[in-house]
Amino acid sequence: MRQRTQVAIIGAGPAGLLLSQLLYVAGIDCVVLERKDQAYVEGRIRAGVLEQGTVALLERAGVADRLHRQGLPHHGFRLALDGALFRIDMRRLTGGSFVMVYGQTEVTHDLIAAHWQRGAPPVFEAGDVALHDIGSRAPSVTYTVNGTAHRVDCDYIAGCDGFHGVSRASIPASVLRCYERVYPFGWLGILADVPPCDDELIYSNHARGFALASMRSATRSRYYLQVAQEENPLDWPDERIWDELALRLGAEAAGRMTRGSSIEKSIAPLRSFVAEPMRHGRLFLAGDAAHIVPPTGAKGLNLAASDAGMLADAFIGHYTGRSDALLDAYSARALARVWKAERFSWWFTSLTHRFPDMDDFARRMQLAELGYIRGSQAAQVVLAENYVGLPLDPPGTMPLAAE
Ligand code: RFL
Ligand code: PHB
Repeated sequence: MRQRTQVAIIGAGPAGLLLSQLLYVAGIDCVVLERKDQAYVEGRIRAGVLEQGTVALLERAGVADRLHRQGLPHHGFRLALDGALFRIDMRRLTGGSFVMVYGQTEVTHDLIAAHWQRGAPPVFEAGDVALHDIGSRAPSVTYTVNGTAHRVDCDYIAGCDGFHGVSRASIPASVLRCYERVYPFGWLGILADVPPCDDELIYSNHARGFALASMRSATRSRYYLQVAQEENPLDWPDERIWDELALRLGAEAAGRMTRGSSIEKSIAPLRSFVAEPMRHGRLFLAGDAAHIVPPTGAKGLNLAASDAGMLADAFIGHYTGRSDALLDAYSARALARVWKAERFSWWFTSLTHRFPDMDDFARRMQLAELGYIRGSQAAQVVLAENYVGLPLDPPGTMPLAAE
């Protein structure tokens, strides 16, 4: 079966779905190819914190109604230093900015529902996806569904297929430069239908390791514990997790913590990764396909969204503005923002986690920096402005504002 479209999008994660929806709103034709089935894509428990820029893109895509009804605006978060809490007042420190707590599962669900509503659902369970002729003016993508071979001819390909996808792997190794740091620990995450222990998130640096108290709603909590990479979730029955969270989050938070059965439990590795450039010929990478951040600071989904927004503007410039300026600038523009989020996520991870090779001096440096943040308005501004999300283009650096 053969089909033609303007943009073939590989991957129905947040990057691919948001890009597709933004292109649809602008009248640009695209097809989304996804390896997994819909239930699997909608069931993946991941991020929970949306920057205002991400919310604005979801509004532009016409999928923000439920987000505004059910999302929780957060104007601050807490840091815990060996159990003692202090607050970062994001709203005051940034002149009014905040973040929205709304699960990635919900974002994905809303985007997929919008695709069905307009009669153009992603092609789920697309196997053997392969990219062809990305260096030519006539690229194509082939795939199979239930053993039948399909081919999509297109003008451009958007590789939104995550860290393990085929898109980045289709760029010749000779032109791709990758930068990577793998952290010597993972995050054990649980989801439980119990009220959160605080009305804001708590990031805790404890001598026993990092802990995070987060949430999805007033009745659903999400918690994380730093654990050794080789740990097995089976060795972490719920009671052991609650006991460890109580220790690491400290008496004040522990006193308000409601324990309950976990409805999800998994361990995620932590990694920093950037592939440059984010464009090769007619292939453009967006989201985790091009970069990974450790989850401390909640930047991964937000970067996927800002890439999708920039790429949508670039295609809109090409198809409706008849200018390729934003397409040509895409990789450099996206990477400029990506590297700043990489730096923030790396720094926040380094500040809050216990490293296996950490000596007493390194620990004292962490404690001194946290103490400095607690006492310095200037340090808090730096943390808060990164947490709420940096602007797409810092003032004065973007000669090519979207026309
Ligand atoms: P995704 O979500 O990985 O989607 C890629 C999609 O491509 C499909 N795919 C293919 N399709 C066709 N052919 C192939 N060959 C394919 N190979 C793969 C996959 O099935 C999938 O559907 O990438 P995308 O869209 O770039 O989105 C990135 C985000 O999902 C990710 O950055 C965040 O989840 C990271 N993250 C967080 N980000 C935040 O902004 N805030 C957070 O609070 C936050 N918390 C987290 C996180 C990630 C976590 N894990 C599990 C890594 C917490 C955790 C625990
Ligand atoms: C989450 O709720 O899943 C979450 C929140 C904040 C982070 C990472 C993950 O920094």
